[in-house]
Amino acid sequence: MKAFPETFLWGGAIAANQVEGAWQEGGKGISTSDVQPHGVFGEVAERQPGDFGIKDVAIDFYHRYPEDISLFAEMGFSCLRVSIAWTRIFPQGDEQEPNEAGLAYYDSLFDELAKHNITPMVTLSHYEMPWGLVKHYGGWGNRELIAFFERYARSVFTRFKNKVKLWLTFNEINMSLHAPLTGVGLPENSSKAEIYQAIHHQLVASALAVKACHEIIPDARIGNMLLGGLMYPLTCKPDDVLKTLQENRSWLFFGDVQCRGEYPGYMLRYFRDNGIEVDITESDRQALKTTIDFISFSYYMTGCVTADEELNEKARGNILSMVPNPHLASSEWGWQIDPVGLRILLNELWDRYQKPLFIVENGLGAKDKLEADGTVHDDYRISYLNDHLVQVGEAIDDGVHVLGYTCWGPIDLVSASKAELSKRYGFIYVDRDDQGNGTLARARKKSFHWYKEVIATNGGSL
Ligand code: BGP
Repeated sequence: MKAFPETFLWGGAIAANQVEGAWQEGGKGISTSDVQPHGVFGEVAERQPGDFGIKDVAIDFYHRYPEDISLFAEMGFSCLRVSIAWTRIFPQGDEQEPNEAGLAYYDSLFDELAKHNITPMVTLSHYEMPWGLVKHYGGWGNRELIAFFERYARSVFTRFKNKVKLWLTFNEINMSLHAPLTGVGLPENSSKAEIYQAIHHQLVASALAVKACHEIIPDARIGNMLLGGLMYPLTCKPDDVLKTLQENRSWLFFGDVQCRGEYPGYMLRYFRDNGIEVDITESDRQALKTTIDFISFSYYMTGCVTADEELNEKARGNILSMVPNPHLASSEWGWQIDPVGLRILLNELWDRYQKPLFIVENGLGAKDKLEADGTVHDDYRISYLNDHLVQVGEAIDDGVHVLGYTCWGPIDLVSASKAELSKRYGFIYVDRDDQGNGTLARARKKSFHWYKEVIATNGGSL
């Protein structure tokens, strides 16, 4: 296929709590992720001495990052998306001063990337926040969190201003609707009104972080991060189409606020119709006016929407309760595979916002088998990624401004939804199972060589 733009960034994306391990090293505090041993939808289990969780070591990236980064460099990465664990910088969340050991760790990580000419893209909060802020302040439901987050953001912008020029605020900010503890630090049974108030505080904090980034690092760009949950109507019945519009708006709302600087009318109506009162002050309104520089999103699947309640009932409990699309195949985890949907979504987002787009997650979670020859023959992963990247190329041809592509989990890591290691995304295999057995040794899969060629030819080999 035609080569991608010269400036296109190629790479992968990881998150601190899914790779680092070392959960009690360097003065790190306990995060919400540390007390969710069964993943982002799982219940809270407060840590007792001696408890063991798969994330405690994860893939030991905290200690092994030089080796892993050199493997990324071997594939030709020009970008690596990482996150900073907020609890390494502010262990409880409400300290006055940042923890030097945490800052020093990320200093060395960014230096290592610079050695290999890999541009870091840094998420401020990827599915974790200090557990102290949940226990003692009630999570994002409490307005005080805005100031704590701003202090954290300003500290890392100031420290890393010469090393990091691409930033993201909250990972998949719209996930708070489905996993409140993971997103906004609220109990899973919180009311819609409580969740939207907490989301509002987070949106204000996100805008204040954008403002701080612009002040402290004028040559940086900072984006939001959405779970790109594109929905199709199951049929062409007008009721299905209307409901699809509303479902898509339930997540696009976050992008609307972050790109346009105010709440859209349809959301205010939703609040009115559902008796939801959100406390939005004049200074919140002013803060929201600072908008992001680019939009980033994850893309794994699409789903369908129907007004037929019986079909909806059957779909409850599926991932995000989506009605399956009869025309698509699914991954082993029931995620429906839809490369063309990525082209549609890129076009939709470009049409809606006219801001540059960055695909910061995409990939196939699968059970891999390490062969006797020390590799994994993951043709299924190659074909998934190839098909999606072809559609990215088509969207670029459609005139969409795409900055880059960082696929999810270029090295096997702990899954967010189930906290298991057997759901693998990587080009690099990690010898560790769900019980924590294994040497943690790394091995190149077949897809490693495939991706290397894609990057070397700037998409020409797709
Ligand atoms: C996204 C998250 C990631 C990641 C990915 C894959 O929602 O931002 O953290 O894990 O999904 O999901 P899973 O790990 O559940 O397969």
